[in-house]
Amino acid sequence: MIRAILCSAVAVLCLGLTSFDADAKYTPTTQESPAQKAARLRWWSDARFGLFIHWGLYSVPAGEWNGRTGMAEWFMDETMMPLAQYERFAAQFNPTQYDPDAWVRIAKDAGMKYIVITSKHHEGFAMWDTQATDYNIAKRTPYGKGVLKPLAEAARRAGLHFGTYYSIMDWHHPSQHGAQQNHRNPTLMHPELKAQYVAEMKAELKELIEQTDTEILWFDGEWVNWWTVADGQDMVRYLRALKPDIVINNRVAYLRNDMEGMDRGTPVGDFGTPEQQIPPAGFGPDVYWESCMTLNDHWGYSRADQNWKSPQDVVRNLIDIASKGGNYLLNVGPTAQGRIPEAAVERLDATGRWMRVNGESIYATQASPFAHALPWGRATQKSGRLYLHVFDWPADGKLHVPLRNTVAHAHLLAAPDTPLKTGRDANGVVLELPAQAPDAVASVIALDVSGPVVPLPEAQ
Ligand code: JFZ
Repeated sequence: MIRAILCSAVAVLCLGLTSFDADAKYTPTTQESPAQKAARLRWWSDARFGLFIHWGLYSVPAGEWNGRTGMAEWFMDETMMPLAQYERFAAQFNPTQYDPDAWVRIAKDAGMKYIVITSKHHEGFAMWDTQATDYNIAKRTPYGKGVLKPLAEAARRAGLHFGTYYSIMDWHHPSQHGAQQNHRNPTLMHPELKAQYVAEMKAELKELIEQTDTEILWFDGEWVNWWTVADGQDMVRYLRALKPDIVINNRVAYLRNDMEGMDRGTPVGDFGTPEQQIPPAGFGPDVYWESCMTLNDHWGYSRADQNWKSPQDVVRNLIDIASKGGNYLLNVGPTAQGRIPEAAVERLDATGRWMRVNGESIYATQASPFAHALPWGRATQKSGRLYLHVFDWPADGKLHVPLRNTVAHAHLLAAPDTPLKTGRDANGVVLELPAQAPDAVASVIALDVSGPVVPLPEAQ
């Protein structure tokens, strides 16, 4: 958590740092060219929008204990409950309402193209049927079976990609103990037990690939002092040997001073992971990143937390992220019964309604050609086409676009058969819009332009 606090306090600085000399310190883990990496990450970049799921034993207490509320997946650290007592939540984990096809439908209807679910969070409880540890859902719960493989299968049936979160730090494993009296985070390692622990991690990750064919490994909990950059690099090599095209996030290694690993690309792992924030600007075409965010204020199910983002927040965040060339991984925390909270479903539904009309301005697009935010909204682009996301509809019906290109055709995605009139003035293109915005959250205009998009100097 220290890192979290540190990073949010100096978030702008974190993302803006350029002095760190990654090349001097870290040797690359693959010989891949930028074009090869782009091809391997194609599906992931094109997807733009994914569902994050935090589900584990912490879903049972739902963030509440002895009158205290507002906790979630950090429950074990925050309550300091003895291990033997925490383990007993397993007896109450019986998600009889779990319907993987229904979860996938919720994601798909929202316009999401992939799912990333916790296979094992800091609590150390494995959510799949594993031979590598007996602290697992199949062995310890009345439910008696794993939940990841069915979700992976449901995702593939619906044409969605499937990925898994995995915590390096483990609050339950005997190799580790809390560094501080009142917290389990960060753990310290009993040095003589590290090799065995890393071997177990590898056995577990191999199972995840075999059982679920996981396409993303989304590591976390890498800030512990015993997990070195060399350990992270070794892990990347190990996973690539098992599955060459696997996508791995940058939290597989903790690059101190490099924070999200985005200012210099991602020296270890494939993509940067700004958390609960959107970077102020993009990072250029060879830097891959994904903003992960909660839909309320917690990752795991937290019954008392009703501070939900509005559909407008979600849609505009997705647009803002796409306009900067990133992905959006939006989280839900299901209950121990296996339900995604209704308030979350409602917001995802509303997002899906927007995406069904405007999705082509998000999927497989590139960052905005305009370096500065546009006064009325955002932009994305595809070859020959510019998408304008209008947040603030012009009162005089004229939308100014600081663009040198001539516009061959313009239309609202909400009204594809009605061309918009276009003109020019000294500041570029002027579009004539109807009096009413078709969508109060964001209305999207597609502009067909010839040749590469050339912003006017003031927008560069
Ligand atoms: C981690 C977890 O501790 C948390 O429970 C959740 O799973 C989240 C997705 O990831 O939390 C972090 C990790 C990194 C930062 C902040 C919180 N960070 O780099 O700022």
